[in-house]
Amino acid sequence: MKYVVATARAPFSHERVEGNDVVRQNVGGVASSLRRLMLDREGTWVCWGDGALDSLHQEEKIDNYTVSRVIIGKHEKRGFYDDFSNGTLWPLFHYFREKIKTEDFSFDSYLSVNRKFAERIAKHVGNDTVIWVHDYQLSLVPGLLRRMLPEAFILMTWHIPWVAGEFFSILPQAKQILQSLASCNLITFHTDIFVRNFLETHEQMLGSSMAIKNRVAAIPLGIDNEYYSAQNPSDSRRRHNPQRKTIFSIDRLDYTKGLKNRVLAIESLLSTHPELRRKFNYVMLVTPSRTTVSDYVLMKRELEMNIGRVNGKFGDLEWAPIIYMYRKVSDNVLKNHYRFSEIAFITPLIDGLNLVAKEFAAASDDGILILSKFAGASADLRSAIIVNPYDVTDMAESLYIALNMGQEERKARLADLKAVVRRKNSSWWIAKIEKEIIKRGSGELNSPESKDN
Ligand code: ADQ
Repeated sequence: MKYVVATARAPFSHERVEGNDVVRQNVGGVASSLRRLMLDREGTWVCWGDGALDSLHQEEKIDNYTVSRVIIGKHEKRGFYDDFSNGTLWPLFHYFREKIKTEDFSFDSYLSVNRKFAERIAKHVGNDTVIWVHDYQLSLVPGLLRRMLPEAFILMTWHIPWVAGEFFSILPQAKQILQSLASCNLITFHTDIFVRNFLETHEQMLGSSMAIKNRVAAIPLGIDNEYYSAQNPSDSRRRHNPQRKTIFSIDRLDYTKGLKNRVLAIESLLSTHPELRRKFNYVMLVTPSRTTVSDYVLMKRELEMNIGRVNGKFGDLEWAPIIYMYRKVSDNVLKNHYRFSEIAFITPLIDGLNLVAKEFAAASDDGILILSKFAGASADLRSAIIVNPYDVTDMAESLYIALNMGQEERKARLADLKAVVRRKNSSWWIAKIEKEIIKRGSGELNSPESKDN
C-alpha cells in the first residue's frame, strides 16, 4: 500500500536560524506515527509549509518519501488557520458555543486552502494509492478530491471530538463539511462516542444509511511505547526534589485543557488539607500555542493571575505550591518529567484523545495518572483515577487520594495502564487502520449513494 498523507502540520520545516537554513522536525504523537508509516511505505506527505524558508523547498525527498508543501499567503493563513480552523471549528468541536466565530470571509480562505491541498494531493495519486487526510483543518479536502478522483480511496482520521448533531448544526457550513466527510471510504475517530455522534449527525442532516455506518470506525491513536518506556542513563541526575511529591502536567495553552480548574483544585486541596503545605509541588508546564488568536492571549493572563493568587495565598520563602513554566521543552526533559513525577494531573474539559496521558503511563516508574473523564484516552485508561474536570472539589479529593495512595495499589494501577498502552501502540493503530482499508477496498465507491456525495 502506498500513501498520500495530508496534514496541516508539516513533519519537517525549514527555518532561518542566524542566517542559515535549518531543518526542524516537528514533535507530537501524530507526526511521529505518520513519519514511521511513510518510512515503511513510501509515498508523499502533503502539508502546510509554514516554516520561514519552506517556500524554497516545496517538493523535497526525505528518506524514501516526498514532502510536498502547500504555501499559504499571510491573509489566507489568517482566514484558514486563525479564524476558521481555530476560531470556528476548534471551539465548535469542543462544545465552546460562545467562542465560535462565524464570519463568512474566513470560510472563503478555508475553502481555498483546502482546495490547494486537494489539488496538490491529486497530483501525487497513483493507481494503488490510499489518500489519508487528517483532522479538522482539512475537512473539505475529501469532498473536493472526490470530484477530481471519483475512484480514489480516501481515508479521513478525525483527531478531535465529534459533537452531538444538534450542536454541529450551529455551523452555517455544517452540511458542506458533513457531505465532504461522507464521501470518504473510511473515517476513523478515537472513541465510540465520537462515532455515535457522527452517525447521529449524519442521520439528522443527510439521512440514515447502512453505507455510512460501514465506513466509520473508532480506532484510538497509540504512542511509540518503546520510545517512551526506554530509560535514559543520565535520567537519575534529574530527579525532582525527593522531599516533595511532584504533581505534573503538560499542555498546550488552550481553553479546552481545563488549566484554571487545576489551579483551583490545588487551592481547594490546600484549603481542606493544610497539612499538605510543602509536601508537594505542582509542576505545570504550558506550551505556547496559537499566540495570534485573541482568546488565547486573554486566557494566558487569567491563568497566570490565578497561579499568582494561589501561590501568594499558600506559598512562603521556601515553597510555592505551583511551579509554572510557559515554554517548549525537549523530548528528553519531557520524558524525565513523566518518569519521575509521582502524579500526572491531566484534566482537559474535553479532548479527542490526549497523548500525554498515554506517554506518562509508558514512561512512569511508579506514578499515578489522574485523568479527565472527558479525554478520549479515558475510554482505554480505566485504571487511572478518573475525574470530572468541572468539579474542583472532586479533583482536589482525587489529588489527596493520589498523594496518599499505597504502593501496592499504585503499582497495580500503573501495570494495567502500561499493558493497555503497550498493546494499543502506534503500530497497532496503523495495522488496525490498514485492516479496515483492506476490508473495504475501493469497490465500495461504485455505490450510488457515494456518487451523490
Ligand atoms: P495534539 O495537540 O496534536 O492534539 P495531544 O494529544 O494534545 O496532541 O498531545 C500533545 C503532543 O505534543 C504530545 O505528544 C506531547 O508529548 C507533545 N508536547 C506537548 N507539549 C510539548 C512540549 N512543550 N515539548 C515537547 N513536546 C510536547 C490532537 C487532539 C488530541 C489528540 C491528538 C492525537 O486535540 O485530542 O490526542 O491530536 O490524535
